[in-house]
Amino acid sequence: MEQTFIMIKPDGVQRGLVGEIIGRFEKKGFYLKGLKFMTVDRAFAEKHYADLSAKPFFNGLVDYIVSGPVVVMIWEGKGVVSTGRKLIGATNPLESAPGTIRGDYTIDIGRNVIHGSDSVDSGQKEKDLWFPEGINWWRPSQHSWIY
Ligand code: RTP
Repeated sequence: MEQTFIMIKPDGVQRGLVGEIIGRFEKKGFYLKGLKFMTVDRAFAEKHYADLSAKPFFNGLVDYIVSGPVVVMIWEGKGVVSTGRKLIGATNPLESAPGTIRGDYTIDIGRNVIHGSDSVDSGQKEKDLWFPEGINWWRPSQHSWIY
């Protein structure tokens, strides 16, 4: 089953949006497979955003991610990567549709509350980076509709 990596960024945690964000993914029907709080150092944040290292906003982005605790999660379900990105909304919150997480809760691209993997492949890489210990959670198998 498809999985994605979701991070509630420091502003989302500080603003008390953790429950709201988890609720949106749960109510959509996705399955929470892994969840933890983390505070990361610059080297770790730089690794996560390595693809953006040449961007002019890279240092500010790293400053932002290391500025406080983040909540990191693995979510599972049909189409969770692309539909998760739809729930999140466009990168620039001024362009995110109302009803999306960024569209409803922020106006600043540098404080856009949440990250979601942009492909199945990057979801796997991000899962390996953030959950090197793996995720160890049972899945009820006798009722196929429950996930
Ligand atoms: P994310 O990786 O956080 O889910 O965001 P994304 O795919 O929607 O956007 P991406 O282009 O990968 O950018 C990663 C994060 O960098 C910050 N950003 N700042 N100041 C700027 O112009 C700018 N552009 C991007 C945002 O926090 C964005 O989510």
